[in-house]
Amino acid sequence: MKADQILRDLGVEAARGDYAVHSPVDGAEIGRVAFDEPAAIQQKIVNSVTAFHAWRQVPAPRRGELVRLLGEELRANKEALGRLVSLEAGKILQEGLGEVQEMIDICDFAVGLSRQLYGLTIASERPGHRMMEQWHPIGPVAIISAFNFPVAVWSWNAALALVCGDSVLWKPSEKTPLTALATQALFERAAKKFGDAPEHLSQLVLGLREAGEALARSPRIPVVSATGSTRMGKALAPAVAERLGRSLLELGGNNAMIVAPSAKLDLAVRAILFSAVGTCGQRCTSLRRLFVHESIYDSLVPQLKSAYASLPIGSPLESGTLVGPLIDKAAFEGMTHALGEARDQGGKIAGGGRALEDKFPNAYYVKPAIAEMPEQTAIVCHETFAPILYVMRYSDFDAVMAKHNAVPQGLSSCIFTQNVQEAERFVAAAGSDCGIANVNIGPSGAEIGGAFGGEKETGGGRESGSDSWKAYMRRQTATINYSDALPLAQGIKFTV
Ligand code: UN1
Repeated sequence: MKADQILRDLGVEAARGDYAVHSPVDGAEIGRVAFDEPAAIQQKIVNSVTAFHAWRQVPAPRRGELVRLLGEELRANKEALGRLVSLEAGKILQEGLGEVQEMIDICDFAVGLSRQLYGLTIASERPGHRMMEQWHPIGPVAIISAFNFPVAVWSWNAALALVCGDSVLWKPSEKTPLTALATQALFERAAKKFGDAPEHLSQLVLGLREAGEALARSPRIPVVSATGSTRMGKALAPAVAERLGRSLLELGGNNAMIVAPSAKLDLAVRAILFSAVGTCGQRCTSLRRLFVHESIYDSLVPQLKSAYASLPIGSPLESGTLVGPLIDKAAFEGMTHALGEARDQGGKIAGGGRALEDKFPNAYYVKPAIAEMPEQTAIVCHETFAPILYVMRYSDFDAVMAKHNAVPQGLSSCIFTQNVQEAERFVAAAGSDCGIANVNIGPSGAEIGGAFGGEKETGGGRESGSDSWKAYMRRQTATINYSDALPLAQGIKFTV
């Protein structure tokens, strides 16, 4: 089905504008959008503040009702939106559908949360006093999202922000504005059913880097949640910090797997394949570094190579395909450059290079690559957003843990082992330094119930489950004196 038909089905008017959107599936133009002028962005920010002032007065469980309705729209349109994600971002349909499922899951989570925005009651040191912690809505939240999860990342932020009483402004990647328009249309349907949601509660801001910067710089936006490259985060965070705003960053990863001697190799191979070549290596949680114990190296690596050689590469819309295209030419060039560096740094490379060039001359399909490295060289420490798996041998557990942590990024990590001591050490304080640490599971494909994000150059933010909601609210410590005296804290005497 064509993009314009899906968009019509989802309730989006034929978008017109100067900016052409191309599908990574075949390079064809699939739509046009108009970018927001700077003045229009400023107006949207003002509108977002007005919407916030109304929305924060609505009781949180009622706010949850809006998110429940959004979840229903997503359920009803899962197939169409999932297909549009495939067309616009190039991920296989199974993963497009999975992405919409992630949106549905976070909506369910947020609905429950709308009755659980708990604060603490704290013992006061003063007689006749009560102290409590309250969580209040904070203001408009800007969401800057990347092409690789064009709609799910919005929902992790928006579903929580909305139940927390905030309005949202969404700047999607310029590579995936159509899925954003479709999602916004579904939100508007839900808002209509809800009845009295304020106008402009959720708005789209379309544009390039400058549009994101305008949001980052606006003192009217207390929280800026951004997902993308470390480079983007390093440019954006100072702009938010300059006005002492709060940023929530989910940036690059350089996720590793350790395969220990006792590992169940069949499970490890399956996990490696899904994590390293799924989404064509374009998840921030993709597996990029593989440490294999020397005792099993010669059994695991050949198995992996033969599995790689028979990977079905093709249109993500065709069933049976496991590896779709890279997002664009720049991504292909990035992959080629990294493989060149790997070779120069002593790597032995299998795979890599373009695939299906005759069939899709304007799209960038590649053969996923395995690069056997003599050690963890400079290129291995760098995140290349492409299906390159750097493989290294290890012999000693302490040494491999040190290598594991010796990269600038800290998002996701995992170990395959049946040895309880190794498993526990991996997740202990001196183990993996990542925000996500798994045992006998690959590094990608996290559930929404946990907090998602990581340390170091990954940016430190946490989105989605657990108590990530606290990032979208302001904390207030309130102390109430119900006595007839005025005792001071710390026993200070100050009598006139
Ligand atoms: C991302 O790539 O930006 O854990 C997010 C995962 C997905 C989310 C990835 N649930 O792989």
